[in-house]
Amino acid sequence: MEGDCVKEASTYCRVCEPSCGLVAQIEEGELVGLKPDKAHPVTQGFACNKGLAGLELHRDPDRCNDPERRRADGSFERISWDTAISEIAERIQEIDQRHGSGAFGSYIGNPIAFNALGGPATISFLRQLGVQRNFSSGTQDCTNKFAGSEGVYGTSTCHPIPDFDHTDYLLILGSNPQVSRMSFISIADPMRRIKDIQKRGGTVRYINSRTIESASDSDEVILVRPDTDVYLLAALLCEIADSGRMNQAVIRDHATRIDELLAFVRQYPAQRVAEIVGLPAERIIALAHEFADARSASATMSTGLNMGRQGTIAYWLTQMLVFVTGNLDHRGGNLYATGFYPDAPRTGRRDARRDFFESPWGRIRTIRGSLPGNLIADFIDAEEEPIRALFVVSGNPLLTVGGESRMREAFEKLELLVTVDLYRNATGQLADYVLPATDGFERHDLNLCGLGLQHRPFVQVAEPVVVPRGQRKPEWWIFGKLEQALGYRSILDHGETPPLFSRLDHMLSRVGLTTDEIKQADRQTVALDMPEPGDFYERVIQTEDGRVDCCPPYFREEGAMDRVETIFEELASEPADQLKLISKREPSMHNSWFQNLPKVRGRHHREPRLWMHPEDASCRGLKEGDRVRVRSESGEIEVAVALDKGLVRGAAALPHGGGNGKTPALRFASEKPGANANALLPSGPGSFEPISCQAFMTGIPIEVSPA
Ligand SMILES: Nc1nc2c(c(=O)[nH]1)N[C@H]1C(S)=C(S)[C@@H](COP(=O)(O)OP(=O)(O)OC[C@H]3O[C@@H](n4cnc5c(=O)[nH]c(N)nc54)[C@H](O)[C@@H]3O)O[C@H]1N2
Ligand SMILES: Nc1nc2c(c(=O)[nH]1)N[C@H]1C(S)=C(S)[C@@H](COP(=O)(O)OP(=O)(O)OC[C@H]3O[C@@H](n4cnc5c(=O)[nH]c(N)nc54)[C@H](O)[C@@H]3O)O[C@H]1N2
Ligand code: SF4
Ligand SMILES: [Mo]
Repeated sequence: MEGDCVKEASTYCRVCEPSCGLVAQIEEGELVGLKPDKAHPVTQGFACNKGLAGLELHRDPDRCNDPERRRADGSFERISWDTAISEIAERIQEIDQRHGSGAFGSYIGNPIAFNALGGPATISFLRQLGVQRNFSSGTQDCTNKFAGSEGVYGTSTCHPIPDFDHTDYLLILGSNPQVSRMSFISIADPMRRIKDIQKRGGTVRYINSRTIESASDSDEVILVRPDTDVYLLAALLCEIADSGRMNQAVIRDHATRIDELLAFVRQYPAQRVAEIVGLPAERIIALAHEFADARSASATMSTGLNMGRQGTIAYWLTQMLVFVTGNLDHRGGNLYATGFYPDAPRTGRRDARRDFFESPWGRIRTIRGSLPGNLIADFIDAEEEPIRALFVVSGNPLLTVGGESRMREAFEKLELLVTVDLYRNATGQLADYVLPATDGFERHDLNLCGLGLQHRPFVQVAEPVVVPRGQRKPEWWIFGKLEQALGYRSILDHGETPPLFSRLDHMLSRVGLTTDEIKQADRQTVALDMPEPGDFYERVIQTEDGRVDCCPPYFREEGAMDRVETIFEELASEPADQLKLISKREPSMHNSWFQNLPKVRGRHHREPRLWMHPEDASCRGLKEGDRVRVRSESGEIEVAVALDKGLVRGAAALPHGGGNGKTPALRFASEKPGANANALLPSGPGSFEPISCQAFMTGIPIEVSPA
């Protein structure tokens, strides 16, 4: 029952990309309820179970409410902010004097994407300390898209999205929108938009290794073997070219190096790739025709391809599929969704070749400032200039990056590990200091994450709807304090009212808005222009000549194109019964951070299970519920088997995010921790795509036997 004293305030969800509008109910200064915001001009009352679980997250008794310091015996004690800041600053200075700034590293996790002030605050601190060795969850998630976009469009930040409202054909590769709500597309209620396409008579096809929840009938899913999408895409392009289905006018006006693209894809005609992909050649050919012959067609690919061994190549070829069929910047095809900052593509302009360098682990690169996350342990273990101090902000690399045991050993060697988080999570359990951050209801924000990716562009400003519980502080305050303690410039130098939104106001000025004006609008939200075709080549693309690069030279120079053939041969010589681990998201988890919420996980929640095709199980003598040992080159775990005849033969799916057995601060999560899928994933040199730093996280060879 809502009492008279319950006030409502509009805000938005900070968990994933759609940024769904929420109504917060507040009683006596406390958050007491959350509802989807039906009157939100864009998200229109959509919010999922995780967004609405924000209340449980906000009130979770296991949240970290005070700074904590690790005692010699490994337990933690609460300390004051003054003590935490002065001690950390002192240890930083001491390490800096002994070893210089090369001794420091950082890992910035995914939630910083939904924290518009937290990101710049963290970066300001790291820059002033001179930290060059930065890692981020981007290299588990999407850096292949940055690398692909750098090559094809001359900027890491150009990702044209499907024109959902007009498309006649939507191809979705390696994504399960029913569960994930998509990535690199900010769209509230994606399934409604997808169903709308079908209601209009349009076609939706999923390319996946599993018959996913998103598909309403099995016809919609085209099953492929894990880690083979690159060959399917190449074959589609080959067929489109050879059957005269390319849009020659678009190619003449806007393409460079089309001949090199064609020479490349012609190595992979449907007949050659059919067996590896696991589809009859005729099916591949029909799909090529279907896409090219649709009045308009659009495509998107997500983590199921990002996390394979050739995510950048997959991204490149997906862009090419849209482009050569005349669907880029075309009504019903893929459009660039400008949003509130039209300069975004220009700011991501980059000649990727400048980012490569020689390292003790071979030639590597940084991508948008990040080193490969799969080298964190190697950087800490390095003989020369090891990382000795690490700052982890809104991340949990111990459970979300491959190779848990290597990482655990490495973290234990650090002289200083500081985490800034909502929880003392698995990584925090190894930290010297754990600093309590505010959540989305307690801080100022703006929905920056969707920039350039919004189905319906809008900008929303959030103000705290409640005062922070306990001693929780926003990242700008935490890093501002550390900056002051170290004698650096700090946002806190401005006194009581720091100019929190000045950078964002500067960006907003490009469309004549200010955060103050947005705060005055209904729902503190301003809806912006819908994406329109027409000015992509004039305004968005950032290649030198303003043309789409159909075969970016650095892909070849850095060996990525030769790898395509090497990996093809490897796939061709694999044993027929090779099992491969693929990624799987579940509605009740969100990477590693909803593990401690009983309501989200459900009263009878289970540990992550290994989903196997019934025939793959029975030929190993396994049945539903059996405990099995899963072994990869990198590690071993024990889990229960569950059967799913919707899997492609040879694929086994295991959700990630489990593994909190040694995380006592998360009492619920540690009760039934389940296994950490990432214990099976590779790490170190050779475990990521060289041109993008993207970690291999799907299509990992495994062996399964009774436990
Ligand atoms: N095997 C396997 N592994 C995967 C994936 C997979 O599909 N399979 N997916 C990968 C993907 S796509 C991603 S993005 C990465 C994510 O990898 P990470 O970013 O390392 O991990 P998360 O679980 O998202 O951890 C987020 C942490 O941030 C904290 N947090 C949440 N909000 C805030 C905030 O506002 N401020 C602060 N300071 N902290 C906050 C949470 O409590 C949590 O501890 O995981 C990857 N790992
Ligand atoms: N409930 C929930 N929602 C989430 C998250 C979460 O952890 N839980 N995480 C959020 C984050 S950080 C992200 S990045 C997004 C990710 O959003 P999505 O990319 O949509 O993530 P998934 O649902 O894991 O979909 C990946 C799909 O790829 C398929 N797949 C695996 N390997 C292959 C392959 O080799 N080829 C093909 N074609 N398919 C393959 C899997 O079967 C799976 O259906 O989700 C976000 N939303
Ligand atoms: S879809 Fe994402 S942004 Fe929307 S409510 Fe769910 S978790 Fe929040
Ligand atoms: Mo992600």
